[in-house]
Amino acid sequence: MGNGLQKHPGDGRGIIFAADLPSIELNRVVLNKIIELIDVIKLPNQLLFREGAAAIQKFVSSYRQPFFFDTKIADVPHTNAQIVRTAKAMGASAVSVHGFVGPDGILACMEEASDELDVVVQLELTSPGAELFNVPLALPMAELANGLGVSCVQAPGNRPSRIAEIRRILGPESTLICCGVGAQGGSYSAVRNAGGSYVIVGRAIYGSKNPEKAVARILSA
Ligand code: 3DU
Repeated sequence: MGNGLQKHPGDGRGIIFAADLPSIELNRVVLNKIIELIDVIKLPNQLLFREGAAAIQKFVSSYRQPFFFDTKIADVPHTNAQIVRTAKAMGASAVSVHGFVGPDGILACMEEASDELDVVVQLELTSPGAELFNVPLALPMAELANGLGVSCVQAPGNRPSRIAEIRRILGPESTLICCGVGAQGGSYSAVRNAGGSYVIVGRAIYGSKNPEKAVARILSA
């Protein structure tokens, strides 16, 4: 079990901040305003490409919140394991892998993560284009994840009925991380009522002149 996301947020609000601004310093300005209001910091690959591992490591270690490195792994097993190893060395508490890589690719991540990180299996993207290939496969991927003993998955926060279906497959103990709240149309209450554990919010917070108020708005919608 990892040290980050697997617990249901409980008395936490269940907010993951997507720190998608283009530099550490820009993200830090927003984070410092909302840090007590969020549970997890999610960082994208593009921030690593720009800033490098040492800078990311220093950045995330200055906060008590776990750091979810949204790696979106999508490769063959031994390469997947290398990415997980790199994320582990950077201090990540969780990484993500696309469910479509299949059982060997997911298991390689889980074996490398061992007890130190959570592996989030990406089931269904929130974007319209996902309807073509991703949506038809998301529930079979949820069944696969369940069979492999995966306990954290990503579900689309802008499609509450899909969250409920994924929750039915994964059962009450799993952690469902739901993107697409705020700028992509999903709402906090709909996600939580459908069985989501966490919402991921980026632009609706960092694009606001007042990020603290933006978090309050998210929580009340
Ligand atoms: O739309 P927002 O600005 O709140 O950002 C959402 C974040 O969640 C962003 O980092 C994106 O890469 C991630 N994400 C999705 O939006 C949808 C998914 O299905 C998976 C991840």
